[in-house]
This record gives sequence, C-alpha cells and structure tokens, in this order.
Amino acid sequence: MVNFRLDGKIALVTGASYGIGYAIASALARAGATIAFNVRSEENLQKGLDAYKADGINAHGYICDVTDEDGVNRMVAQIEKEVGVIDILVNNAGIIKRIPMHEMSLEEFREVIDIDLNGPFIVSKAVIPGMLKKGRGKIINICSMMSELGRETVSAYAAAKGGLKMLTKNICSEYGQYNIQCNGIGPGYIETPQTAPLRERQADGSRHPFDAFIVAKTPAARWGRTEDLEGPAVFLASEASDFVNGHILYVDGGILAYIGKQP
Ligand code: NAP
Ligand code: GCO
Repeated sequence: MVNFRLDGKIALVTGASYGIGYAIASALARAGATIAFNVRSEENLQKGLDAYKADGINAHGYICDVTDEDGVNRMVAQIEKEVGVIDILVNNAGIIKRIPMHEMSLEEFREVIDIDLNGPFIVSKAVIPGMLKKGRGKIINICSMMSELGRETVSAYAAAKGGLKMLTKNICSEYGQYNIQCNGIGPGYIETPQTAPLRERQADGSRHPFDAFIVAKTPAARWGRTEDLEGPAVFLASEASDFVNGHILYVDGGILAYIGKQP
C-alpha cells in the first residue's frame, strides 16, 4: 500500500505564517506531520501561530531570517531539542523585486539572491546532518516558472530560482545515496500577497493587464490557488515519492506546455 501519510515526521517550512508556505505546512500537518515554521517578525510569528491554532494545528514557530546562518543553526538546534530531528524541509521563504534590470541596484539584486538562493543553501546545510543520522530525509525547494522562463523586471528572481532548480538537482546528486530525496515544486501564478500587485483592479475597474495575460497563458484559464500546491507537497514529503529525486514538479495549470490563447 503506497504511503502518503506523514505520521511521526517533523517538517520545517520556512516563511510559513501565510501564503504558499502556510498552505503547504497545513497540508503536511493534515497528513500527520508535526510542523515547525519560521518568520522574521514577532508580529508574523503570532499571526501564524493564531492561524495554525484556528486550523487545529499545534505548530512550533520561530523567529529566524533564512539568510542568517548562525540564527538558522540555532533554530535547527532548538527544533531538534524541543520537537525532534527534522525529517522534511520545505525551503519556501522568498521575495521578489520587480525592477527593470538596468535600474536595479546591486544591493537589491543581492538581497533577492541572498534570500531566494543562499537561504535554501543555509537551511538545507543545517538540516542535512540530522537527516544523515536518521538515514532518510525529504527536501522540497519552492522554485518557480522563473526557474525555466524569464520576463521583464525579474532578473534577480529568475537568476535565484534558476539557481535553486540546480541546487535541487545537486542535493539530489550528492545525497540520494543516503536516502535523502530533494525535489522542487514550481508553482505557476498563485493568488498570494506576493502576486497581489499583478492582480490589482485598474482605476476604471478593469482587470490588471498582467492578470488577463496570465489567464490567457494558462490552459486552466485561472490563477493558481495555494490549495493547488497541497497534494504535490504531501506527495513529495511522503514515502510515496522515495524514488523521485531531482525533479521539479510544476504546478502551473499547464503554462509551461502552452503557447497561449490567441489575443
Ligand atoms: P509571500 O506571500 O510573499 O510569503 C513569503 C514568505 O517568506 C513570508 O512568510 C515571508 O515572511 C517569508 N520570508 C521572506 N524573506 C524571508 C527571510 N529572509 N527569512 C525568513 N522568511 C522570509 O510569498 P508566496 O507567494 O507565499 O511565495 C512563497 C514562495 O513561493 C516564495 O519562494 C516564492 O518565490 C514562491 N513562488 C510564489 C509564486 C506565486 O505566484 N505566489 C509562484 C512561484 C513561486 P515575512 O512576513 O517575514 O516577510
Ligand atoms: C512575477 C510573479 C512570478 C511568480 C512566480 C511564477 O512577477 O512574474 O511574481 O514570478 O511569483 O514565481 O512562478
């Protein structure tokens, strides 16, 4: 019998007080996992704890910036002491800056790379030793359409998410022999705070041009919802995917397969 359950497993989901991270953490919890999550602020820590509690989930929350290696190492040690050794890591925390590349400062470019690419390296490096001791582990990196495609104004984000795709494949290559599987989820365009600016109604009440563009580019003819990511995340976190490694599972409604509807 294929095992999609996560009972007895401990999952760390980074940046999971809301958005995609919250949805994935909640799905892992409903599949039996014990959830740990981190955010950068006291305010969002409480917001997340309240949300998990309202959903009947007893989550363990920590304040930690994924770019702070010492802080990440302290958080992982604290989780291992308070909750247990991490079985499942979801590298979800991430930001985007939408600025034409010739107008983007080096500091802005570096901030996106630091959070979206260095962060997953730092957190993965911190949890892999525990997975090696256990003889098993699951790492899921939240990639993007921009792991495969570019578009105007997102140079740093595309570079980071392209790198995250290859980091995923390299962790697979280096640690698969120790029964650690590392895969990616590539969400399409999902309705979260991060994409809210792309869906804002125009002054005349019409849809944002990008909103209409994405719907025309998606065979499903809709934006994704965070719920659309829950099943893929549980699958990649479970024993059901023990022979799936180095794969980026695109949950995009078909965008990557489709040339787009004729205007
Ligand atoms: P979001 O709503 O902006 O949430 C991002 C989360 O990451 C927040 O909890 C944020 O916490 C946290 N975070 C940001 N920087 C952090 C840092 N340095 N340390 C710790 N936590 C940090 O974004 P989302 O739409 O849910 O996206 C989540 C992930 O999916 C991101 O990696 C994003 O690139 C990716 N993604 C999103 C879409 C989409 O269409 N929405 C599609 C593909 C991929 P704070 O409250 O502290 O900022
Ligand atoms: C953008 C969007 C996208 C999504 C996602 C698509 O400005 O193009 O924010 O980058 O966040 O990464 O998969």
